[in-house]
Amino acid sequence: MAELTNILHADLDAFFASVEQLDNPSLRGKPVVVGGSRHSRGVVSTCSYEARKFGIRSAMPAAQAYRLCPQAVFLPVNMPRYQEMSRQVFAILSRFSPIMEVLSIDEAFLDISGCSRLYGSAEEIGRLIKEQVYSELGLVISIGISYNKFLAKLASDMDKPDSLRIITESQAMEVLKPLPVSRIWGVGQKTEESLNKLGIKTIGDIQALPAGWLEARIGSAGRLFWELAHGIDQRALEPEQERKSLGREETFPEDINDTAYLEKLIAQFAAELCRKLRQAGLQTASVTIKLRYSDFKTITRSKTIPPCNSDLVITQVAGELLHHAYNGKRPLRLFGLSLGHLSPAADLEQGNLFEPQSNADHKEIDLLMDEIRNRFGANAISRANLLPDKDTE
Ligand code: TTP
Ligand code: MG
Repeated sequence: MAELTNILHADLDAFFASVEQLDNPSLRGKPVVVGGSRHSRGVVSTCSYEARKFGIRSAMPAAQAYRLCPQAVFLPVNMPRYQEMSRQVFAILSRFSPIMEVLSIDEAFLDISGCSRLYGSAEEIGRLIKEQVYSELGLVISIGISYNKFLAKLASDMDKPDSLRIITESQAMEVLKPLPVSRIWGVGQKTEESLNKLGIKTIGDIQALPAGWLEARIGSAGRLFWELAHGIDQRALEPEQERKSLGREETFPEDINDTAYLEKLIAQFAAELCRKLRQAGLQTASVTIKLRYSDFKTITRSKTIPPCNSDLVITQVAGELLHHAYNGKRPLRLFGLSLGHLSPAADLEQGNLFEPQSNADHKEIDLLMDEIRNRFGANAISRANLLPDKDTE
């Protein structure tokens, strides 16, 4: 009986940098750094594998990256382009299974339990996905396959770039054993230091401990780490429709305190998120904004609303939250908007308590705009409050 390998994790290689190399063939084979101009205080979003040979990494100050590799090509982040590619990659992935959990702009889990009769073995599915992403989009995607999320994600990262790696249940303990504890999901720098102080450096060190030992010393996370170290991970995939919230956030290249810009961002995020809600047949009953100041202090403000999925209502509620929470003085490094308490949009016909007269009109406009975007692309139509100011163009 073949071992279970039903969870697939896919993650694009050097995503933003690969898109830049795809769009500009003269950059291929060269060190390319995306994010933060070389003289700015910004940080590197990512860099091509050619640049990684010089020690450049994501989140490193751009000035440091420049010192490591002055001949690298430094490019600004072109998010709309990456989002468009991301959407196309996820469209390919979703051909293989309806159960997909998108983790970030370039990675997703697929539950491939049901598709082997259609496509062959798990390995064959991995190979087909890699082929289709490369031949249709020109991007290289790494794939990891296993029997749970933790190991599938670990597998996709093990032989990057261009990897296709499978970890079966009988291999898991051996594969995990030599890895540093930082490879365990949830072990950040601080936890790693605490574990090191207990004499635990590798996952194998945890494997050698009795189950309750870590829990007794570091609490309930100890139990989780012990299980993960043994290749045990019970978490189910969370496909988008079942998610409890949906959000968008942006880290600014430079700190800002421009409320007019934040209002535009709110309108843009609200339009994107509500479109997703409508496509999934969902509505939201809570709006949350997130503000992160330049010193990393982060606050959130939420409001519960009657269920809806209208761009205008969400824009208005988030705008009010912003004006209560922010006086336009303290510099911000990040702004986020998320919609929670999602539920099927069954009772939308009852109207909307915020704008009873115009709700039907808004709904029709929103649906019409969705149809235009579905046919002609995300940028084909926009509400007037999202259009760039004339004097800034
Ligand atoms: P990653 O998948 O972590 O990185 P990557 O795709 O560039 O490289 P690889 O997977 O081959 O190791 O992140 C995906 C994109 O997210 C990345 O291309 C840029 C962006 N990103 C940031 O903007 N800042 C960050 O700190 C990280 C880690 C990623
Ligand atoms: Mg990636």
